[in-house]
Amino acid sequence: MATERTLSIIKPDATNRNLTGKINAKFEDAGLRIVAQKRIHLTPAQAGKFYEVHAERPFYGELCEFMASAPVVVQVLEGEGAIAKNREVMGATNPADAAAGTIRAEFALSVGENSVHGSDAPETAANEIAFFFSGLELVG
Ligand code: DAT
Ligand code: MG
Repeated sequence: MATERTLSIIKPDATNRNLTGKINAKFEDAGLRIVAQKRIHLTPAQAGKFYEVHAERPFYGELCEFMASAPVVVQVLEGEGAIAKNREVMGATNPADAAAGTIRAEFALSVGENSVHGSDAPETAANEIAFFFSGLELVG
């Protein structure tokens, strides 16, 4: 499998609880390399743009408000099959369904406040990385 890059976000529920280091350890233990990382505080409009694909879903307003409620850590993870590997390390969207040992099983509070975002396909990964980072900020 090819080396890939994927966009990860450590969400407000996790930064609020000071879990950035514990979550990063999960990525690194799984063989994912953090090749870019920054802490930012999204505006509701920026969160809305990032999650535009979900604009018609009933939870969209709540999701945008949550993502702008506190700082997030946005990062680029690199590794063999990084997109699928990250989704595996994250666990299912709803923590009640997440496999033991995954980030969401261990840390998520609810389906909405579920600690991490990860790109779901090569095209979304490329778009989401470009949303937050310039090429100069990616340091393999
Ligand atoms: P994922 O983050 O696993 O890719 P998704 O793309 O379906 O999941 O949804 C994006 C985010 O929206 C998800 O991380 C949390 C929120 N969300 C999804 N389903 C929800 C629901 N039923 N109620 C509240 N928030 C939800
Ligand atoms: Mg998704």
